[in-house]
Amino acid sequence: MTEKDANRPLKLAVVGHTNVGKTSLLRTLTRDVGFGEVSHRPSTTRHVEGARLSVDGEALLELYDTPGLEDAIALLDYLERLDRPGERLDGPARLARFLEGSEARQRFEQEAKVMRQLLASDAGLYVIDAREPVLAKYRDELAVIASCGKPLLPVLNFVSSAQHREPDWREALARLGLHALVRFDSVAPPEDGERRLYESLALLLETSRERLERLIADQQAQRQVRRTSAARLIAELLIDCAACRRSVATESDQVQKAIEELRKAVRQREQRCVEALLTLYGFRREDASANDLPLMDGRWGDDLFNPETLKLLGVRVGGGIAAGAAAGAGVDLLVGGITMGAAALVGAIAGGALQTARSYGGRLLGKLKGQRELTVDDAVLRLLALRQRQLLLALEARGHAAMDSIKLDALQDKTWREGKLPEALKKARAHPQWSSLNPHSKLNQTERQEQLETLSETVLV
Ligand SMILES: Nc1nc2c(ncn2[C@@H]2O[C@H](COP(=O)(O)OP(=O)(O)O)[C@@H](O)[C@H]2O)c(=O)[nH]1
Ligand SMILES: [Mg+2]
Repeated sequence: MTEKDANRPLKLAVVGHTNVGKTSLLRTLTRDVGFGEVSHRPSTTRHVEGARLSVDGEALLELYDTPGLEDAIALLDYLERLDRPGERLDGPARLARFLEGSEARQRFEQEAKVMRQLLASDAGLYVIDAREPVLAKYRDELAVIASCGKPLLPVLNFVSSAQHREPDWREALARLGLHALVRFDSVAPPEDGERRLYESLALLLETSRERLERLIADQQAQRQVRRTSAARLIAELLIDCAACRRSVATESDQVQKAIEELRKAVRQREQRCVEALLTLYGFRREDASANDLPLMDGRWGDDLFNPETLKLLGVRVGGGIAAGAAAGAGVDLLVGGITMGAAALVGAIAGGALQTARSYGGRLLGKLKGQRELTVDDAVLRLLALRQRQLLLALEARGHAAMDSIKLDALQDKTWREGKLPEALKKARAHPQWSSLNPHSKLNQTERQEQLETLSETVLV
């Protein structure tokens, strides 16, 4: 590549054996879960497909997917027999002769497509399934690819697998004169994986250094923007839930219904946050829906109000019935994640909602009356915060080639489990108009915006 080419995008061909993860690598680098077709069946990519990465409207990098090389052993034999008597062609000259000949349209049609793409590119990314032994077919494949005379950067895929053979591959590549390589698992890419890949390329392609550095800087900036937006989405969820309340007449049989409605509203609100985070990180709704984000042994959606979940997570659950109701009026009652103002106990008992409260009911019944409000417990707010933070960590570490649904590990996170809840949430409790889940909400109030801002800053630390 010459200096005058520095204004056009850098072209890379992604090459390698069938089924090593070429299309997957493209998905992860383009952050596009829909790119091409990924399959465990061999040869899904039959034609060449490309993607362009731009910064500020300027195209910097073009990546081309290619079909897998299937019969490199036969092709290498064929290439070696192309020299006429007395001739000794070099790699690119042999390839040129091969591409002009009829076999390039017949027996080696697929291989010819790959070679043409590589010849039309500035460099190749050679993708390797690092779990595979270095078989003769891979050596021949590399010999054919190297004969293009283009810079090659080997990419070790599947390196997060326990059985990978990185040392063997390093040695085999070194024997071919390929000493630079990157490890990049497209399903679970390392945090700085893209940066390393582009930096390694910049070493091979000195004239593209500036473009690659711009790409790296832009990707870092985008990562930061995504994090800030994610923090804001989580803060919105927490404010919405903290400020949410439902009024109910304590002496009516509506209490149970109101509790159910409030729970439903909060679950749906959480699901909305999950979906917004998925979209923000370029994943699809199916990648993690409320119902298949497994959490501990239970399910995302159903778990939220399950006291068992709160216990498992080690979230401190407040006094509850034993500590509270026995002490009489003035103590809030926890009903699996919903707090009722003390007087609501009466309604709840009347509605048959609280089996466990029955024994205390008689004593309180006479004392309590009127309209009470249902709110969401601190414990539920803690759980919401913990889960969204964890989802976010999972999204940040997930490659866009991942096919399985998102699994969350057991929570290690201490920050939200105990200690005081942020001041913003206490304030929100006193401002029902701050919740989009309440009627007559006023979401643009300056004080709400300020609290949201403060909470966003702390939500991820
Ligand atoms: N676990 C894991 N699976 C991968 C990785 N890269 C690709 N795969 C899977 O390997 C299979 C082949 O991937 P694909 O991208 O279609 O390979 P291609 O034929 O080289 O384009 C698919 O089932 C992918 O989901 C990886 O880094 N880790
Ligand atoms: Mg493919």
